[in-house]
Amino acid sequence: MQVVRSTDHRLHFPTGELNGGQLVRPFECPERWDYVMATLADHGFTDLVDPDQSPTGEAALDATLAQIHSADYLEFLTGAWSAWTALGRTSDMIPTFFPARQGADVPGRPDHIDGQLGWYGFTCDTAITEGTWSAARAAAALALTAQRLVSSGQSSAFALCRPPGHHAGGGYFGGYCFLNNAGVAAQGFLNDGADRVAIVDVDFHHGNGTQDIFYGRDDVLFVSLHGDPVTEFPYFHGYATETGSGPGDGFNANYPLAAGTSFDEWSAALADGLAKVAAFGADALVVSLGVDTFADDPISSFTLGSDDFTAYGEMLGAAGLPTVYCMEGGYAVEQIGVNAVNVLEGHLSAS
Ligand code: Q9C
Ligand code: ZN
Repeated sequence: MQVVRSTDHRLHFPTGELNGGQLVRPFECPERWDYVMATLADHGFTDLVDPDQSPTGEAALDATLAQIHSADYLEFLTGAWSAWTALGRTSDMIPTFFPARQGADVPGRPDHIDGQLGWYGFTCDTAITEGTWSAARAAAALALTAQRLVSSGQSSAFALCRPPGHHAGGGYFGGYCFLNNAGVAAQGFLNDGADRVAIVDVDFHHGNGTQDIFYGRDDVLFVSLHGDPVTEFPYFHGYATETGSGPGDGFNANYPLAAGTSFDEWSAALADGLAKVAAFGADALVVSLGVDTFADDPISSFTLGSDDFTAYGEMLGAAGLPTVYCMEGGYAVEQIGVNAVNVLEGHLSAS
C-alpha cells in the first residue's frame, strides 16, 4: 500500500486549545505524524509518495475543493491570517464570538475578522496560525493524490493527513479540522468516474462535517461510528435519527455508541455499516481513519485494544473495494502509529 505524506503538516501547530476552561497544549500535535511514519517504516510501508503539487495538481485540488467547500469559506481561510495581522495581532486566531443558536436569522457575515471567526468557526479548540492554510491545503492534496493513485489502479492507499478533516463542513472549521480531506477523496473518485462512493468514519467522534457536506446527496453514502453526542463532542450531531435529506435520505447512517463500548459492540456496528455499504453498491471506499477509539486515548471513551485495529482492518479489507484511508484523530500519541498501521495491515491481509 502506498503512503502519501508531506512534512507541510508542521506548518500547523497552534500554541494552545481551549479544553475544559483551560488553554492546553493541543492534543492534535505534530508528533502524531512522526509516530505514524516511524511505525509505517518498521512495518515495511516504504512506498512513500509526495502529494501532487504541480500546477495541474493544484488546479485539480482547487476544482475539487470548490465542490466540497463554499467559495466564501475558502476565501476566508486563505486570507484569515493577513486580516488578523493587519490588526497588529501576532498570537493564534481563536474564535471568541458566535452567532446565537438562532444564527440562521443573522442577515449576513460581518466584516470584522473577529465576527468572521465565529461565523466560520464552531469551536474554540481549533486555532488558525500563519501556516494553517498551507498545512490544511497540503493535507487535502494528500487525500486527492491518494484517490488518484487508487483510481489509476492501486487497490488501496493511505493519506497521512494532518490536520484532520472530518469535522470541517462545507463552510466551517472546528474539532481540529479545516478542509474535509475524506470528502475531497470521495469527490475525486466521483470526478474520475465512480458512480457511488462510501465513506466509513471510524474516528471516535462523529464526522459532522462530512455528514453536512453529503447530507442531501445520494452519490455518497456516509456511515459513522462514534461516541454518543449526548455526552461526546461534537454534541449537536451524530444521532441515529439523522438519515439524510431530500435525495440524500437513506444515505447517511449514524451509529452513536455509549461510553465504555467494547470491541464486540463496536465491531457489530461496523458489520452493520459495511452491510449498508455493500447494499449501496459502492464503487470505492474512503475510510476516515481516526484511532481515538483506543482504550488509552486521553479525550475519548471506547475500549479498543491495538489488536482490535487489525481485526477491523480485516473487515474493511474484506469489503473488497478500492480504498483510500485518510488519517483523522488519535491522541494516545505513542500508540497511534501501531493502531493505524494495524488497520492497514489488517486491510491488506483480507483484501
Ligand atoms: N474533552 C478529531 O478527532 N475536543 N477531532 C474534545 C474533550 C474536540 C476531535 C475535548 C475533539 C476534536 C479529528
Ligand atoms: Zn476524533
